[in-house]
Amino acid sequence: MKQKCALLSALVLVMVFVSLGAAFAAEKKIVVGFAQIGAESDWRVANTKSIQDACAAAGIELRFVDGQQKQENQIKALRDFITQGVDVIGFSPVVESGWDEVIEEINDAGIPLILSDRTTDIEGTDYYATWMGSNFIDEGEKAGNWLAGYLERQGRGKDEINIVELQGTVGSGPALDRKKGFENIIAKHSNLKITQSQTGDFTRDLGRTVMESFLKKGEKIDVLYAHNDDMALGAIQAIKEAGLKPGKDIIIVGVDAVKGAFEAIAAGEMNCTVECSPLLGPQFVDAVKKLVAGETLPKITYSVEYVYDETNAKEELPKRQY
Ligand code: GYE
Repeated sequence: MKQKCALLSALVLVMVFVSLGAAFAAEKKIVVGFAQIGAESDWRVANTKSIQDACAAAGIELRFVDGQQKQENQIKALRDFITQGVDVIGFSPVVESGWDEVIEEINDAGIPLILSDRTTDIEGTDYYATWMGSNFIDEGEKAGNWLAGYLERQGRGKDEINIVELQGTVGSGPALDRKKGFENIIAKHSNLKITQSQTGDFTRDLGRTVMESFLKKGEKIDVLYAHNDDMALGAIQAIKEAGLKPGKDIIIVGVDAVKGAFEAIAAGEMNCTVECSPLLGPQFVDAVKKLVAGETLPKITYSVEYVYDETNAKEELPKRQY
């Protein structure tokens, strides 16, 4: 009898431990490291908030590092995440090249990698689990097509048009591809040419100073194509300071579709913005959960996006989340 009792209590103890273990496992928080580029634009600020909010809502522990637009800071953050043994790494690479070594280390550590928004120039797709973001070539093409259509509607379809270009961060995916996409379209229109092109590093401040230097040259400028809205908004200041009317004397096309661009379009100071959604948080969290559960994900998920101008910007403005 005594023996039976002992056996029974041992069994009960084991069961208690097993269920405690299961409860603990169920409650074990998912830990995610995210190496963000910086806070260079309204887009980026909205992107960070979207990821932070979605992780918080899902009860995911997010270790977030702002790389301040420096590759070496991002590399350090990624190495720290490996040392900490996080469950999943999220990463938006500031430029395309120079990641081979650190990504090999992530892969060797067996930590699933989610690329968010930007990509690298590493060959193949084996090194990451999934990538989510926008088709930047498509965005450049949308900007070019919008411009060609607008000029046509204005009766300037055959005029010689000088375009100045504010490029994004040198060597970044969106700067390379937005340029490529735009050039694909203007190559079909012999009257459209880029006369000056320089980087504004995706920031408002540089957008303004570089536009100032474009204007100082004294050449005719018909159009500004900016790889993001922040640079376009900075350039608007410079154009006003030069005594010109942005949106009228110079046609302005941006990318991102941040609130500031909608306001500028509504005020007649900007003409078009091509949408690029930063609201990747919910999709990111969904991918994290699936990876932790051992699922395989599609290699690419593109966001669905639109083009806004004077015909639809005012109506959309109250609905904008960023
Ligand atoms: O367009 C720009 C930002 O990578 C898509 O980065 C992103 C770009 C965005 O700073 O505003």
